[in-house]
Amino acid sequence: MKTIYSPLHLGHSGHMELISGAIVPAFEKPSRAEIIKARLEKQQIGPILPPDEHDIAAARRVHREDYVDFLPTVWKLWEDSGRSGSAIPFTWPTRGLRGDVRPKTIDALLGYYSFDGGAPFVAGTWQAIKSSYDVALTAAGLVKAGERAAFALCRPPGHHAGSAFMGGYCFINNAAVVALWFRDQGAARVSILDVDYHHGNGTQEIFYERGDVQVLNLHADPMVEYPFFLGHADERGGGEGEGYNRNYPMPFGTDWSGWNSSLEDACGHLARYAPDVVVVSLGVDTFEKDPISQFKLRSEDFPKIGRRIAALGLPTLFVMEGGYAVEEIGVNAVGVLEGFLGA
Ligand code: SP5
Ligand code: ZN
Repeated sequence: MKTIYSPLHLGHSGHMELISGAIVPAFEKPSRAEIIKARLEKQQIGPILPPDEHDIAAARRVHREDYVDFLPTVWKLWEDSGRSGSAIPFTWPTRGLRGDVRPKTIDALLGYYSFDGGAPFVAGTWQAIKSSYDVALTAAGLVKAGERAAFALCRPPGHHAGSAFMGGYCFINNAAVVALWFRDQGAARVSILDVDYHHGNGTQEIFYERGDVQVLNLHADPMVEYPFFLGHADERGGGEGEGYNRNYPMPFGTDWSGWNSSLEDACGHLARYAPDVVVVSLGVDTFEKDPISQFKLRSEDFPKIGRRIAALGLPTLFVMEGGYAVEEIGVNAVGVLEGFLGA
């Protein structure tokens, strides 16, 4: 299996995040992608290739135009306002405030275009976001050209980013971008299988009213886990999308047996939908030692995920999302690919 990877992700580094009441170095850090890359090399999964540069047009199919235009301007606006460090929002237009009026200063714009403070900008962030987008589209091109599968080693991740907001370490929703790109290239139906520990709220929002992209999400119960405000089982899609969104919220402590039951059910729905291509939002933060998560998957479970996905017998694009147990992130993420390949 070929992997697409860009070193430009390295510029998105040194940023902080607010977690459990403390401002700490972000869990979403450069070593994540570097360790996965090293593991791919060690296990000889296949060639690791650089991305081609892609026009931003494919992002505009998913995200609102003003949001796409905003992202490359953030760091300059932040510096022009006399600040350094990380550009992080701190005010949001929640109930009772005006979310329909686009404000003018960088602090206000950061809040207007986000749902939390978890997607900070530093000097190299836009280049990293763009490289992650290029990685996803280049890997999608391999699958379109006939490869059985490909791995987009995206960083930063994407599944929390919605049509006009960032958050949860995510800026451009890479999985959503490639799903619509496959549609534009002639695929009749696309399925997104999101196995990250957190609900992919951005992906759900983007496709909620569409019947041409099925979204299946396995995650921790939003009643008790981030992102808290979306991801319940009764969210099944609206309008044309009725029945094409499926959520599998699971309790803290879920291990392979519980998680696998959800995977089986999701794979049943996926197979009946009979998509032309499957996009896997591949998070490995379901791991028992993940520092911010509460599921109990073990390293030996990740190849089983890959094996089950391979059994669908469909062209498959793996898009990297979360996973913060850096020491084991390579073994776990690459384990999914090895299971898929039957290694
Ligand atoms: C892509 C992805 O996995 N994004 C995750 C963003 C999670 N951000 C909020 C995490 C809050 C975790 N709180 C747990 C406390 C740890 N002791
Ligand atoms: Zn996650």
